[in-house]
Amino acid sequence: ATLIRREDYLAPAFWIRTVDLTFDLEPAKTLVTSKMQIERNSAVPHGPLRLHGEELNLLRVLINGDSVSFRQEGHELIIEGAPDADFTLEIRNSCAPEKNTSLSGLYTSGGSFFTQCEAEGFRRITYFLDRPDVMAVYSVHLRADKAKYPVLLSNGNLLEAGELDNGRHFAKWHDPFPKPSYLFALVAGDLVAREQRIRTRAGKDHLLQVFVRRGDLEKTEHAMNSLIASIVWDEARFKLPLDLERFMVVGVSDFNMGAMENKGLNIFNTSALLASPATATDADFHRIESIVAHEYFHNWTGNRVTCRDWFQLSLKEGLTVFRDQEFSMDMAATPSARAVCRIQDVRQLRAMQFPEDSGAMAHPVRPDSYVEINNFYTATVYDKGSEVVRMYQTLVGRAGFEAGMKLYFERHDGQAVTCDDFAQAIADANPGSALTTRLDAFKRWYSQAGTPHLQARGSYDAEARTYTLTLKQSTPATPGQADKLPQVIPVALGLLTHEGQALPLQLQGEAAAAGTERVLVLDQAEQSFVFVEVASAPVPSLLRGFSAPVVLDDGLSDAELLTLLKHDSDAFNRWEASQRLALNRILAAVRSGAPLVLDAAYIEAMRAVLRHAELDAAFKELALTLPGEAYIAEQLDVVDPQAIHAAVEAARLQLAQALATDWAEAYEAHQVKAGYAPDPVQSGRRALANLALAMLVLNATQSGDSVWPGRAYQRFKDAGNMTDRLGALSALVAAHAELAEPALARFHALFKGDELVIDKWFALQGRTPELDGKSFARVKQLMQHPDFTLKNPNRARSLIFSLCMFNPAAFHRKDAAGYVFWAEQVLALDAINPQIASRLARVMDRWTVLAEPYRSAAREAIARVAAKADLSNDVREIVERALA
Ligand code: B3K
Ligand code: ZN
Repeated sequence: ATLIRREDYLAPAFWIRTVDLTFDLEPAKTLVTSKMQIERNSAVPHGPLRLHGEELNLLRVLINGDSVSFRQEGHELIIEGAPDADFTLEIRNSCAPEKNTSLSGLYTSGGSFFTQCEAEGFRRITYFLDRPDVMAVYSVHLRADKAKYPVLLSNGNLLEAGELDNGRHFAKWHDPFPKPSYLFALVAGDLVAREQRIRTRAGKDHLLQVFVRRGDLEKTEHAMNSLIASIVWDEARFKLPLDLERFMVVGVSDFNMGAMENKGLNIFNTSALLASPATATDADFHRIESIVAHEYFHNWTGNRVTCRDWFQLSLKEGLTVFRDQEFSMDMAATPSARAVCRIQDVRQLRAMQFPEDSGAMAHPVRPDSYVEINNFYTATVYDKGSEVVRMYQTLVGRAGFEAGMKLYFERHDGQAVTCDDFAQAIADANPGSALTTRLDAFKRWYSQAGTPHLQARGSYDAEARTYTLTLKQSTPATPGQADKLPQVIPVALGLLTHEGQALPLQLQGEAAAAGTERVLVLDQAEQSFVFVEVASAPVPSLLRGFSAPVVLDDGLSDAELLTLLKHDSDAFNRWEASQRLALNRILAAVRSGAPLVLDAAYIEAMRAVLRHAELDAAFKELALTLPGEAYIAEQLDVVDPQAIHAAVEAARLQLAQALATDWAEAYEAHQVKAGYAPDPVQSGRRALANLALAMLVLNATQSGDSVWPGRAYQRFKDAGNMTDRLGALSALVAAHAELAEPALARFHALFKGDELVIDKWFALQGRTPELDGKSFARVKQLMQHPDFTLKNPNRARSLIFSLCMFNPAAFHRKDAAGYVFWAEQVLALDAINPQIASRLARVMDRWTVLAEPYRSAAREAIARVAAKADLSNDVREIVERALA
């Protein structure tokens, strides 16, 4: 395994301008013929032609129609005698799709053919310069048995289709846009399509198609609507139109991630595509909308302008996540629903990216090196990358950001570029802006790993009527990066009186106040800002809307947090106050080792939120949900997962008991009477009702009362949609109620054969809060269930990842059995699918902060995995970094 470094980038020695691919598709052995028009890149030193190829059977190599000598070294095919003048290279090889369990390259799933080429899967189909800066025009000729594979798809436009001998048929596709090989796709199978013709604002007609297995068609309406909404939004917000006559989306059950943005032929995990009210939850509907949008938005940010090399991955991923987050907020429409989107995104960032940034795999948004690029499709590249893009927008304003995007496409359409090119375009479109004057310092967001810590302290001078806010920043050391420089941190803020009134904000030296909210830009290690004409000692509301991905220490007292919870005009900070109040109490209990006892002030504040006349249900649900255990762990230098879990469970139970009457009222008051729609209002009501029900069942189970468990069971049976059904079921399961068992059995019987719903059934059990080791034992038992298989990534994730990633108290056991299980599963998965195995391996990223006996046992388990001789590069990179 070699370490690939960003600083070693060299342009390719050859360009491939066009490629004609012919596929004779057979599951056991598919024949591939590739004819490429190649020219030397005169800008780099003369050298041999080196093509990538993995797991291929090479049959012949011709240059300009003549055989040529070549050699194979590792995963390279090397041709020394490539001509200087432009030439044609013809390669013929075979591959074995049905043996391809890694789901990278060409593989079969449910009897159909699919491809996944990003990042380096194309080299598992044929020999190629498989790197994103080599962009070619593709023509694809597919041949296959007509009865088994009636649908034959590839990128671009269908030129011709027809019959062949022996029951076979063919289709010829042409994609007019030059593209890197990672965007190539083909699909062949027995699929059906939902179709819709649309005319866009620009007056162009397009055909939209969503292909799925027969029987799944009625579950594609939401995806189609999401696609149309995405097309409309991108045209309106960024003036980016759909550039293809035909846009296809295909669902597949075996898939390594959510979806893939292949040009004109997006391929989706069915879990990110199919939804009906009876089988999908509100959260599923929301996730589908955002993933459909994400892949569609890649058509410009990723496909029309792509990455020069894989170190620039965040150029397309961070930007496209930002775009899909903005889209979701715009779809949410009301200010409160927008805030709910933002809160959910930040919660995700803190649960996944913050731990990554403080663990063994910490890396900058633009990494400096990698062994296996698939290991770097991370929360840092995606979600922190999106926050970096959001900060550009905060610094140059919305109009300025749109102008920057326009310039980016004017300069770079059709090119493979770098994050520097993006930064330069946004800066150049906004001369004199807070970004442009600090561009070099701002770009540290791309090069420095670790989450910056921001400390804020204010002091009020009553006589001078001034308020001085002092901001200090520091970024902790991360592996390979000991010293950090100050970053550019936009701090959106407001000041409130203790009664909750917003104060006008006038900085010293300014003639007048500039509203009640503004953005301060911190670009030094320490800076003070003096506000004048401040009538009374204020409560600062800092980092509004989470204006930068940092850890904020504002030193606010409980009383000040309560003021923000009650009065802050910024919904994000209002929610944040609720979380901080809970966090303070949980951390105090964990640190002291004393049992957690919630105080009246906190309970009354939560009661006030729950009973509030104006707050939306969705917001209440978020404010009343306790911080996640992973986020709590982030605040501690030494992590005892059992102590954290015990404190959270105690807090939950006390909230359930103390607010029992209020929960019951909230439950009744938030029933949805109208027909099902996954909109923000309905889903907010369902979310709060489900939280209330979980609290009521928990309280009842503890006190031995059977009324609420009985009602939950009834609701589970009668529910008209999956959100309510699963809500009731998980209330029973999480409380370890007696009725959980019959409910689980009934759920399985009801949805037998519906693989996405059975995934939920496994996941729910994998995530059941631990009680006396029962949850762990159940997962081990479910590994033997006839429906369980390691080969399907969704199924493996639903059970194993649920336990190891999302159920800390069941996983981190004093007897180390959780870690032994983890090691076994990493090794078993690695033999099938290295990408999935490596993702599971990452569960141990933060083993060094674990308390004993967990720490030593974790180390031992990681070492056991590392000792295996024939590990994939994927897993080896993760475990070696963990042990470094
Ligand atoms: N670009 C793909 C991710 C590919 C992952 C390869 N290991 C999906 C997305 O981000 O839209
Ligand atoms: Zn993406």
